[in-house]
Amino acid sequence: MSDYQTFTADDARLFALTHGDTFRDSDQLEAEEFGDGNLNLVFRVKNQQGRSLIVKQALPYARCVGESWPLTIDRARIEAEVLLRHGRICPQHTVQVLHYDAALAAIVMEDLGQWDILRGALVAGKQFPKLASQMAHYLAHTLFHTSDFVLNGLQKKTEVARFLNPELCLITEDLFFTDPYCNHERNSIHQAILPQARELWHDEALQAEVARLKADFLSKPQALLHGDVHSGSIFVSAEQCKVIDAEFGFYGPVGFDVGSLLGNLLLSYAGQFGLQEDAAAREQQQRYLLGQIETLWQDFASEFSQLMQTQTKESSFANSRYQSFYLQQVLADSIGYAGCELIRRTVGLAHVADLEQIRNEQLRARCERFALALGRQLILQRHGLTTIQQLLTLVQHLPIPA
Ligand code: SR1
Ligand code: MG
Repeated sequence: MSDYQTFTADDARLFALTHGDTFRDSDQLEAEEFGDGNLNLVFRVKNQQGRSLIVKQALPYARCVGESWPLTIDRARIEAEVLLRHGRICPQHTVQVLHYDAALAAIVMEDLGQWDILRGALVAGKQFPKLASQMAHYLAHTLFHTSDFVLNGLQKKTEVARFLNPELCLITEDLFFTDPYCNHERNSIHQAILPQARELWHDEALQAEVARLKADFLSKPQALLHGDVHSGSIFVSAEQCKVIDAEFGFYGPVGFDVGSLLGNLLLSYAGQFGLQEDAAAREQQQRYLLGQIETLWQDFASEFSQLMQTQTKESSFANSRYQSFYLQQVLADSIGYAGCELIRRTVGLAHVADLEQIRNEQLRARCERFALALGRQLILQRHGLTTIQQLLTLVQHLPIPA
């Protein structure tokens, strides 16, 4: 880390000028740091014609907490390499990486700032009809092409080693699977839902199922995951979507990526009870979200099946019964991880605007209780929910708590 130094806006400007062919030496470049994420510095560098690039630099600590939480800057390598791998497989839905510098832990990438970040757009009540089918395509292709269906044993183990990412995985292991189920100091719990949070700390049946999901997260290297597919990691427009922020990438269970996105669509669904006062508009937005959830799974399952049937290289896995079993497992895992995402975003360290932006505290508490109750049901019932329609029925019949 000897050559590492934290970028100023001027460093970011020079870095963007030197790497990539977007800018000329004669350009008047402006750079500003605008990152509001949990971990990194993010600069936008722009010339006088309005052309722009993003420079992202990993800090040697977690930005949201400060220097008391040291964090490897190798996460920039993981992020760049996952995005480059996924970008080769699915360029239309992966942000383009133009340059990566290991010593400075910095990446130059395309600027998608003319699009919306999905989370904010959903909070504002926007709809993107193509989102689910495009994300299904991204997930099916990136996960299939980095799995044992395609890679041989030697290639796969080399890749698993390259993407071990122990420090960032530890964050997920703690924040996703441990903290919400005990009285951890990292948790952030609104007073009004403290009784429901306490129930999680004593719910042995739930904790046993979360332990199974955590064990799989630790020991099921099925494919190269993005590792953090929440709605703040997706840029959208009416026609397109692209995924950013792959620093949590590693070889893990396929259902973790699918489930993270499902969980975020469900968080948006839960938040609608408090964000949208007009009942007709709320129902319309919630119908849209449920439709996207259905399409996400149906399209993912159909594309992944098609890929298994036509592009499997390992003969043992060409067996069609095995392939059906595999997909059924992915659905159960996805539902379980979606449940964990709902719970950890409600009582854990990292909250989401879908719930936080509800101004009325009592209403917010009801939405949070809904998210917790739904998360619990998804985790406990995941093996009995064998179709996506069953999941949708569960969501629609779950009462919004008092
Ligand atoms: C300390 S990092 C908190 C959360 O932000 C990231 O985007 C991941 O979701 C992580 O769990
Ligand atoms: Mg992120």
